[in-house]
Amino acid sequence: MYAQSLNAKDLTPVAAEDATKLAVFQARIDAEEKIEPNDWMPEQYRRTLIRQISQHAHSEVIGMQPEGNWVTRAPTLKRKAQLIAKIQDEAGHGLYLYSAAETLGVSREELYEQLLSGRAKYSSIFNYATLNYADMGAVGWLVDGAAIMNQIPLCRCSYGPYARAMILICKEESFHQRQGYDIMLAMCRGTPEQRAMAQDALNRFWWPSLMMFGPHDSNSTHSELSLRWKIKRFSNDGLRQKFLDATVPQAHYLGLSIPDPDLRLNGATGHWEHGPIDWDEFARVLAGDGPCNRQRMKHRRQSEADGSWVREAAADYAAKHRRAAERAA
Ligand code: FAQ
Repeated sequence: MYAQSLNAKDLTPVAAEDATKLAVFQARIDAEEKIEPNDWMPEQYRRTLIRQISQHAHSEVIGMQPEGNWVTRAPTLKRKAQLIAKIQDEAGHGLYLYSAAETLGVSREELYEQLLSGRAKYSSIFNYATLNYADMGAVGWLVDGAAIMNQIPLCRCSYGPYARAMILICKEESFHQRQGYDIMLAMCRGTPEQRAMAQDALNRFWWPSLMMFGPHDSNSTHSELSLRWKIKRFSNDGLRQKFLDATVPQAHYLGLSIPDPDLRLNGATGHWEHGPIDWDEFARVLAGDGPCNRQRMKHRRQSEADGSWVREAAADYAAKHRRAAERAA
C-alpha cells in the first residue's frame, strides 16, 4: 500500500548488506533489544518501517473523515463529546506516528507529499461511507477493534520509537472500541428501527473490517521479513483469526447476525471460520476505486490548501523571531 516510492530501486537489498552487521542486528532483534534511531539497521528495515508507520499515520488522519461526517448529527451531547474526543485522539495518533517515522530520516513534508500525491496509501477501510449514525458504533466496535488487534503486538515492535508510540495509541484505541460497542449495545436494546440500523451497519462494515488485516499470508509480500525483524509479531491471517474469535461472540451478545453464510465454529480447533473474502474488492479499493477514495483525497487536499496560510504565518513568525535573536546576539 502506501509509499510505493519507498520500494525504489536504490534500496540496498538485504543480501547486499554487510553480513557481520546484519548478524549482530538479527541477534539484537532475537534478544528482544529495541533498535533505536541512531543504531545501525539494514536499509530495508528502515524503508519497511517508514512505509508501515507513514501508512499508519495517514490512516489515522484520513480515518477522521468518516467520523467527522457525524459530529453535527450525533444524537446526544454525550455521544457528540465522545465522537469529538475520539476524532481528536486520531489526529494525535497521526502526529505521534509521523514523529516516529521522522526518526528514520524522512521529513514530514515528504510524507505529506506522498499522501497528497497519491503515492502513499492508507488503510482500505477508510474508503467506505458512513451512511447512518449506527456506523459510528460499527466503526468503533469493528474498525477500532481490528485496529487494536493489529496494534497491541506493535507495542512490542523491535523499533523503539514505534513501539513506545503504540502504547498510548492502544490505550486510546481501547476506549474507542468500547464507545463503539456501547453505541451498538444501546441501538440493539432500542427500537426495532434502531436494531435494524445496527444490523445494517454490521452488514456493511464486516467484510471491509476483515480486509483491514491485509492479504492472506500466502499473498503478503512483506510479512516474511517483517516477522523475522519483529516489526510484525503475527501474520495477517493470524491476527484476522484472533479478531474473528473475539468479535463473533460480541455480535451474538448484541443479537446481531454476521453477514457470512459460511461462518462456522470449528469444533475441533475451537476457532471460528469465515467464508471467502472478496479480494477483487480489496484490490479495487487499493487501486483508488473504492466507494470514497476520491472524496477522501479531495477533502484532504482541500484541508491542506486551506491550512497553508497558517503554516506560512507560523514560518514567518519563526523567521521574525530568529532575525530578532540574531540582531540581539
Ligand atoms: N489497506 O505484505 P502485506 C486505524 C497492502 S489505523 C490498504 O501484508 P504489510 C485507527 C500492503 O501495504 C489502520 N493496503 O503488507 C483508526 C502491501 O502493499 P505494498 C491502519 C493494504 O505492511 C480507527 C500489500 O497490500 N493500521 O484503523 C492493506 O506487511 C478508526 C501486501 O500486504 C495500520 O497501518 C489495507 N488494509 O501488512 C482510525 C497498522 N493491507 O506496500 C480512525 C500498521 C495490506 O507492497 C478510525 N500496519 N495492504 O504496495 C500494519 O500492521 C501492516 O502494514 C498491515 C499490512 C498489516 C496493514
